[in-house]
Amino acid sequence: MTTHSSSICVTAKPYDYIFVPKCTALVVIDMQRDFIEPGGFGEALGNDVSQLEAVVPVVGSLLDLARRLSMVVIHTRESHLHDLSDCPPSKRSRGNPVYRIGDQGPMGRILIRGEPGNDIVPALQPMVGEIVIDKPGKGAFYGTDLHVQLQQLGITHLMFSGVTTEVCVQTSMREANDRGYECLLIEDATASYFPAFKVATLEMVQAQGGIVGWTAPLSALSTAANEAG
Ligand code: C5J
Repeated sequence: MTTHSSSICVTAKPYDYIFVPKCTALVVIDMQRDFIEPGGFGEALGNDVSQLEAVVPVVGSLLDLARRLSMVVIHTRESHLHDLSDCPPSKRSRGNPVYRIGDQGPMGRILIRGEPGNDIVPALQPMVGEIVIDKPGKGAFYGTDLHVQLQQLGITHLMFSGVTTEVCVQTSMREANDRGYECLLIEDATASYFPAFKVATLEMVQAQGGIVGWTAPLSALSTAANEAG
């Protein structure tokens, strides 16, 4: 594909989303074993992690497309330092989990940087040259240099995917929207432990003329990219 400097128009909600690949980054939020596999942070909070399995291949296809379009790719990981100095006690105790952040679990210390469970799932491993952002909060901009890196790269548009829709994905998209990025959420490349929350989040994003941004299925993005290029 040779479309990276021409604009692409995606059929989206609440109206068409237009982007130029070289000014657009794909943000893959927290596709980590800690959220997707049994024995991690998500399950420790009482969630049914099997709800997230089906999104993995869709995010894989989205990554393939973004790479074909030569877009900047960003992967985030929700993670904390070994000494927990970046983890507020309120976050650690919230939900009275089976394993708290920093406790030893079946995949190493829960939500701690460098532990096996904190890694991105094998099918979606970052490629050389892609940006990996370790974030202590739910939002990808809080406590990170993501905005600085995006500005240095001339990125104006962001596409969002990953888990979970109403927590880290929505928080990051709202943070990006407030910083002036034009944001598109890829509907089938995001998932929640609570399907109804995902539906509600998509509606919240699209409401009021796209108050947070746009949403579209991956098929609409693929079709637009193929037609453009
Ligand atoms: C949560 C996330 N749900 N990545 N984190 O705690 O959405």
